[in-house]
Amino acid sequence: MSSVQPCVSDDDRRPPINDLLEVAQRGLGAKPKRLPSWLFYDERGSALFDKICEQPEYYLTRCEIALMDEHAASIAETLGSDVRLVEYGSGNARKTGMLLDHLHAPVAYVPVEISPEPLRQSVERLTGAFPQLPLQPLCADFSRPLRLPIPPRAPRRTVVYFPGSTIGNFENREAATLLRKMRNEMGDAGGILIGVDLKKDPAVIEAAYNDRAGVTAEFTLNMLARLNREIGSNFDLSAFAHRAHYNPMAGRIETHIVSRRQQQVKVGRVNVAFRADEAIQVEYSCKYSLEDFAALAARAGLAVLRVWTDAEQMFSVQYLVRASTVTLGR
Ligand code: AVI
Repeated sequence: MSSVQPCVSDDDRRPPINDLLEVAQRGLGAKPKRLPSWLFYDERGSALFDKICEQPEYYLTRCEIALMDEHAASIAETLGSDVRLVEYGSGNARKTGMLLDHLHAPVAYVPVEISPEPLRQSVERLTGAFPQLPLQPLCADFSRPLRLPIPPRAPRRTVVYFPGSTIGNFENREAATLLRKMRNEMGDAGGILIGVDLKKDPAVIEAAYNDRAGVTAEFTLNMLARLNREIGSNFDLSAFAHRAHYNPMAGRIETHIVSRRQQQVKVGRVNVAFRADEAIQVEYSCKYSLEDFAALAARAGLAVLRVWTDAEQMFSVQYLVRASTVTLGR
């Protein structure tokens, strides 16, 4: 018999309208203009992101799945038996099944996801595929403090799973803060299993964020469509363009929404003026060398215990533990 606990909601999915208005007004009043990337993920944005993952240029998902296909057994062996697996931002949890297939006697799977519908769907799918596995879904924002449900029995370790290179969407300081938060939640014996996109030919990276079918452009501009829908702003989408460039010095894709002409947009009671070619910064997607990432992990008091990559070394999955446990021996 499967055991699924009801979705515990720590948080409501949508920020209240006033918060959204305030976030938009504050970001568009800043110099340079800036909007947070979480604004991408309303229902339409999440569906567009799923479509991005299917684009031939977006190698990240394909490489991570190939990697999991090849190494899931070795990853499961490294994690050991009786693990409680806590997935941050689980979305549709597509890669998780590949890991759960190999884990020995997992204690529970705790998907943490802010959007209730993808959470519900992934729980439904995993219940069918793993009828013996206790599922403890948590509807919450993983960047905030979490109250993890009490596990059905004591796990040997808690492993935080964070696939997809979502860590790359955080700037270095925020990424270190998030890793430190995971470190606290996993406890002394725990670990973090994390997907990390690797540095490579900039042309390959840029193509991934400028697919020929224009899905990424639609995803980016959906942020303005969302503001129109939810706070009644009047962005004319045809007067803005998606731009994603690789900055080799910073080692990241920098995505902007660029105004095609001089214009004014109403956001609540505020008129926001745009010059022709003025850009709103909306997302960073950081790329790492193995050394870069080990240094980031060290800032959070973590050490890289193992790294797996796909055959072409495009993408990595890394297992991090508390730095002190490596020197003491696990
Ligand atoms: C979710 N995250 C890892 C994606 C990325 O590659 O930075 C989001 C994305 N943005 C545009 N394409 C994909």
